[in-house]
Amino acid sequence: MTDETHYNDEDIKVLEGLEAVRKRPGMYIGSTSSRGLHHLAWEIVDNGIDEALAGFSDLIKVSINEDNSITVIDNGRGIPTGIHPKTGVSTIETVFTILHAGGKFGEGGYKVSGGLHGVGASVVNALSSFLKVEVCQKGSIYSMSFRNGGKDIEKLKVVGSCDPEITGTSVTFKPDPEIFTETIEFDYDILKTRLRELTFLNKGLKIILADKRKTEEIQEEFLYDGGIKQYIEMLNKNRSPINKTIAHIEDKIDDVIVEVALQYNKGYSELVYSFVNNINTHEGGTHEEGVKQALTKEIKRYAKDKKILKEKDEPMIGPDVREGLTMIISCKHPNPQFEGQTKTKLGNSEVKKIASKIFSNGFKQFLLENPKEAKIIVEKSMAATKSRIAAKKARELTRRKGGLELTTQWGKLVDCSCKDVEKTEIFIVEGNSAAGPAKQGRDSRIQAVLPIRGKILNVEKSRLDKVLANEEIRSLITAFGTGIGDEFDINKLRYDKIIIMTDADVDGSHIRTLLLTFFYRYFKPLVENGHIYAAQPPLFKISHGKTNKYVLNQAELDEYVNNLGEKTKYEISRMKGLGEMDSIELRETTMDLKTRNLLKIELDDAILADETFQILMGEEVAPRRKFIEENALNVRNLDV
Ligand code: TSJ
Repeated sequence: MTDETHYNDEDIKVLEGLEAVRKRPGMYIGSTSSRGLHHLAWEIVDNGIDEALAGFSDLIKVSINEDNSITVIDNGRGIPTGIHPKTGVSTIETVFTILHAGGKFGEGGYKVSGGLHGVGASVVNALSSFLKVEVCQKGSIYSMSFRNGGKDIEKLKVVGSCDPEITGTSVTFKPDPEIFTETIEFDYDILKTRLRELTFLNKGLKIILADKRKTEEIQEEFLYDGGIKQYIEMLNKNRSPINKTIAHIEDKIDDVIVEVALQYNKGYSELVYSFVNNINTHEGGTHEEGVKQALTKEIKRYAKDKKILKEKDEPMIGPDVREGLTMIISCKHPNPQFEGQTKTKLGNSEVKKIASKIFSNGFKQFLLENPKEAKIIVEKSMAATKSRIAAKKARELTRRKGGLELTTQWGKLVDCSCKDVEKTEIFIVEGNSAAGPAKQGRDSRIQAVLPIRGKILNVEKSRLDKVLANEEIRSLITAFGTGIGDEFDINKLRYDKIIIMTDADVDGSHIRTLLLTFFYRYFKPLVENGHIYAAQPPLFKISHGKTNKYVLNQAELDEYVNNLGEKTKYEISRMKGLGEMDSIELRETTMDLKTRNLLKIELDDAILADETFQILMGEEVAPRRKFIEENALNVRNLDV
């Protein structure tokens, strides 16, 4: 027996804490899927970011090691190596063994950890098979390590010396495969997107990301002295910006810092991303409300002052000034209150006035100093007002005609009989030959089928009135029942699951992406609340004797063929389309609740999703081809 396995009462309490995390990991990190796995990395990175926000470091390096462990290093002060007054053990040990210890050190400042993630480094330890922390301080290298979710401890000790000028913290952890049963592989692009975002949000902070798993090590460096202004440049790069000068506003009132950057583009989507202490506030909140309100007010005031907008003109409203707007709002708050379903809505009521005041002052000045840009922005907003009113008239027209009177089978809904929304599903089926089998193969009580013709409109390139004029799109809107735009009401949704069913080929992927783009831009809550799915039709058919077996992918194919044995004669065919199956086969492989393989579409990282859609839907062909080649058009790549 070694020293580490003698536990005293205090140790046992600690172990119970970490054991509780292992029993219910979901309570601490949301889930044990890929998302939960990446959460571990964010937990450690956030601790490093806090040190940078406090002004003691300017470099963080994140490495994905060969064995899928992660190392995070910063050049901050180093976690204190002394004994912690409350726990009686070293502060380092306290940080990694006591739940919620993170927030208790060093009050004040604009902390990320202790905010949304903020479950503390001890949770990472509890869910790791191995964790090692090293600190450089006062000329010594201190080291401490843990195994088996913190159960086995190697106490803090000095393992070497270093230049006394150098200080910093290094943490390496390996996620426990017993906890993360789905995957323990870190995704380079997920790490890259968030780390790049963190450098945009923190001017002057350098983050290096390295991937050592490939034979040729990949390493990228992110450092943006222009901060979120450069973020806007990146987001608008392929979007044809119309005001050359990006508005960049920053100020501080009562310890609350508000920073905004914005630029308009030729498109019609509204891309507003907001953050509080580097955390993406998906659900918005008072900072976003304040800035949006001030934007509308200042554009209207400018337009009236310059006599471009007249009294007789239709009044301009918020959504009008946000058409084709790309805007980032970054707020730093010493004591943020997060609310909402996903705790990503800022609740502090005082912030609305602060954000509005800071933005109004700065933007007013921008408009006065850049009259050319101001004119472009005002004209864009006025065009949007006009188009909104035209769209409203078009909507009223379709309503008066009594919905949709279509003459072909396209867009004609074959509804289900069950009225209990929670049980029902709608299959959106593309392709001539698949619609028939889908209608016959469905469970008509709970499954509806909506056939659509080929490629639907690319909503990324069209304005609302044109989108609404498209028949396919109108039939989708009618079928969903929720309405669209300011009339959208999720309570009116007519089906619990909206299932996109397209061929497993390039055209099928394209159509699926067009549909997802449409849902993402116009029915975002449906995506966010997990109502959108993709059917996964089989890719291969193996025929032997009288049996036909369908499998989803190459791995399943190999396994099946291996199990057949040498003597069995079989034939493999690659499925080209849904139409190759009859209604019974289609039901068994793709539609039947018991035997099918549905994929839930989760696009919770709006900016990563936006980049993906831009590449897939935008003007530029080269990045699209590259993306398609690299990802083989696999819908799984849209999962975050
Ligand atoms: F917690 C952790 F292990 F996850 C972690 C902490 C991971 C990484 C990569 C860095 C850090 C970290 C912690 N970097 N810097 C610090 N700083 C402190 O813990 C610290 C140092 C000194 C003082 C002080 O008041 O003197 C206060 C603090 C919080």
